[in-house]
Amino acid sequence: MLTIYGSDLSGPAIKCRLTASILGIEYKWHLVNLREGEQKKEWFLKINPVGKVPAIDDDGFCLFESNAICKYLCDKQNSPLYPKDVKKRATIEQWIDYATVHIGANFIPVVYNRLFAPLRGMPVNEKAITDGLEFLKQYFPLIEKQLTNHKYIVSQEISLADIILLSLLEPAEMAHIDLNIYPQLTAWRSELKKQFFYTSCYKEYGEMLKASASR
Ligand SMILES: N[C@@H](CCC(=O)N[C@@H](CS)C(=O)NCC(=O)O)C(=O)O
Repeated sequence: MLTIYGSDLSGPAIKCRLTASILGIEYKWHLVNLREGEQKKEWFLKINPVGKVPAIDDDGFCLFESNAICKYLCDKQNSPLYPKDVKKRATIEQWIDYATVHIGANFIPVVYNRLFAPLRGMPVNEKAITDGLEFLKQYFPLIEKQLTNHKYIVSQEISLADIILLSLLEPAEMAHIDLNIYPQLTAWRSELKKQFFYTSCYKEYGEMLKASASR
């Protein structure tokens, strides 16, 4: 049986859960208490020597790094979300990298400094917020253009790139990152969030944040 080790508020962990869900894979969800530093405990370092979530244990096969986990799960199911055809796959990889490197790398510091740093009483890096938002202004329009020309990020078919970008953007509202200025992106998000793979495994990010703050 597959076990996913994660935390409710971790974007990369959400990514793995949503991927398992859309693939119809049953899994055990093992909550790792990041606030108490459970991710650095010896038992967890045997699963992920980096000491971060997510990680999986699939009948003794352990893997970390959310994108690698999602790709492994897709391949295991022979899923069209991540096809074997080299050109189709390369194009999906291109958008996964774009989502991770250009969107994610700028989105995450904004979320961290607007949401998690204040919550944990950590110093807020205003420059990281300003810089992140400035870069996002540069990088979101290509996604918007892509979604103007296609139903999903890569083509008319949903792919792993959609799941990865969708997961990354989960905390947008809570971090006051206005995505409504991108109408195609907004419509794409709300269409995906209505689908069973999403509703069956996921609560609103804000609700999870409240639950976590009260624990
Ligand atoms: N590149 C990694 C990022 C993993 C990561 O940064 N996880 C965070 C939670 S979102 C974590 O475990 N932080 C706890 C720590 O660093 O101690 C992935 O995509 O899996």
